[in-house]
Amino acid sequence: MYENIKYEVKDQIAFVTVDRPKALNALNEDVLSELYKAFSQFECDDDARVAILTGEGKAFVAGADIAAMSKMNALEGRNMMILGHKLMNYMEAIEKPIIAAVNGFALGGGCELSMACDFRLASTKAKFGQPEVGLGIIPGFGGTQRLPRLVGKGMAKYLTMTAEIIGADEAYRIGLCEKVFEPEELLPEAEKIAKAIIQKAPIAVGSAKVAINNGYDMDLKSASRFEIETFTAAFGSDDKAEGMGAFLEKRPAEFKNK
Ligand code: DAK
Repeated sequence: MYENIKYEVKDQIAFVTVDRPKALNALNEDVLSELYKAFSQFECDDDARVAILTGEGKAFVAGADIAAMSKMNALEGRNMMILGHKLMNYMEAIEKPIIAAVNGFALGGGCELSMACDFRLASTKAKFGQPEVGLGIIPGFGGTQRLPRLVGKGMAKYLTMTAEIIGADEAYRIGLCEKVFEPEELLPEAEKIAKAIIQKAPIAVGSAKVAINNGYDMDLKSASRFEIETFTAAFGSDDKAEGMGAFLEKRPAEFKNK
């Protein structure tokens, strides 16, 4: 079904792996389309509660495919840009968590792809950067927008204008990743974190993502209003009755996603 990615669901976790190691998992139209399909599969599968996105080999994703882009005219470039934005906006809209497990190079479009995930776990071998200006372009998959939202305007401009590639510790320091692990620990730790989320109420977890992602771009008053509505949906769920009942009865909650 897929040629450039792997998709596997195990213990309610969807593992999405970009699998094009000979080009350091660079994103071309096929990879972008397959990722879109994989995340649609994840969204519709009630047995998959959390996705972990990673890369095969020494890269997470080393960027958009430079060889493919070098041959594109402006219209073809625009089409690819639409596809990339569609994918990354879609990942943010899915009401289930998507974790980036950044195993290696996350450059250009790869850094942008990781930023469309809900949070980033990095291996000590991870390298982040937006090197586009060295290629005569600027970030084209939302990097000029998501990077400042994560690390602040000044740092986003610094990274984008200098094209500096930073390691995991610096990425952690500036808020571009949330945790750093030894390479062999990255996926097991990502799995542990996914399992911890799976123990929580699914509607509440999904609603938290919706509230944070949508409210972030609103003014505080509108965002507060939006939180009230999102909160109310979770408050009316059976899982709220179960979660609070379980606390009062001093037993573990058994959430039903209702
Ligand atoms: N695209 C295509 N091939 C790539 C690639 C990439 N981004 N990155 C690596 N490769 C290929 C290399 O060409 C090489 O292929 P062969 O020569 O073996 O055939 C193979 O992967 C292994 O790479 P290296 O031999 O270079 O490996 P090293 O370990 O020596 O170096 C590296 C690793 C990551 C430092 C180096 O490969 C590198 O600098 N790669 C390019 C990184 C980069 O500049 N990435 C940003 C790309 S620009 C847009 C939307 C979005 C974007 C643009 C436009 N619109 C739709 C218009 C986004 C742009 C970008 O992401």
